[in-house]
Amino acid sequence: MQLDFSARELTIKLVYYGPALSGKTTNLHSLHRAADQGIVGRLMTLETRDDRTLFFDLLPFTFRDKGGLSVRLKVFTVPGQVIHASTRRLVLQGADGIAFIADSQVAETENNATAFVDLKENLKTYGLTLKQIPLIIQFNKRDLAAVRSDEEIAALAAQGREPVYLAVATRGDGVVESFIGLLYLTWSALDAEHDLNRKFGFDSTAFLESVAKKLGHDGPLSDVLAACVGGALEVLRPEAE
Ligand SMILES: Nc1nc2c(ncn2[C@@H]2O[C@H](COP(=O)(O)OP(=O)(O)OP(=O)(O)O)[C@@H](O)[C@H]2O)c(=O)[nH]1
Ligand SMILES: [Mg+2]
Repeated sequence: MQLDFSARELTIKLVYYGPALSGKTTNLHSLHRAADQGIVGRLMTLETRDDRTLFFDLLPFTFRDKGGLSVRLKVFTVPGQVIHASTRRLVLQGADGIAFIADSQVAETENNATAFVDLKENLKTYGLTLKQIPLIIQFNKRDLAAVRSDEEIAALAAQGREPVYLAVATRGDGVVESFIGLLYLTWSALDAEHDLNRKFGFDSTAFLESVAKKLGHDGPLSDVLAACVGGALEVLRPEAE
C-alpha cells in the first residue's frame, strides 16, 4: 500500500497469481468489461502471439470517496508459464492481496499445486507467509467437462481458511464476486494494520458496495460476499496468532 496523506490518496496492489492458462488475464478482461467507464483505466496487456502473458497485465481503477479520499487499485496478473519464475517474483513485490486462480480441470491439479508452492516460495523471499497476506482462491473454468466436482472443491475449501470462489471467467461468472471478496479481505487487513477507516472517516462497507455497483452488482455487500463457497472471509489479525 502507498499512502499519500496530503493528497489523500491511497494505492492498493492486488495480484492475480496461478498456473499457466488458468484464466488470470481473462479475469481482468471480464472485470474491465463489467466496470463503469468512470472508474476503470486502460487494460494493459503484453502477450505473445498465442495469448500467453509475457510480463504482466495491469488494470487500474480509481474511486473517489465522498470524504475526499482517492483509492487507486492496481490489479496485476503474473505470467503463469514456468519459465517466467523471476517475473512472477517481481510482480508479487509489494502486493497487498492475492487472488489465486486455479484451473478446475482434473488434469490441471498438479499444475495448480506447483503454482501454489511457487507462490509460497516467492512470498518467502519477501519475508511473508500465506497467513500474513490476504488471499482468495478461485476455481475457474467451471464450464468444462472434466473438472473437479463442487463437492471436492467444498471439501478442499473446508481444509483451508482462504475464501474459495467458483468461476467461468470467459462468461464473467464469479469474476466480480472473487474480486470484491479479495478487496474486502485486503481492505480489512489494511484497516486492521493502519486504522484507515478511522483516520479517513471512511465507511468501508459503503465503499465496497459502491465498487460492486460500478461493476454491475447492485445490492447489499453481504449478497456479493455470500458467493464465497468455502473458507472464511475473516480479517487477518497477525497479532492474534
Ligand atoms: N472454457 C473456459 N475457458 C477459459 C476460461 N477462462 C479462461 N479460459 C481460456 O483459457 C485460455 C487461457 O486464458 P488466460 O486468461 O490467457 O490464462 P492466463 O492464466 O492469463 O495464462 P498465462 O498468461 O499463460 O499465465 C484462454 O483461451 C481463455 O479463453 C473459462 O472459464 N472457461
Ligand atoms: Mg495471462
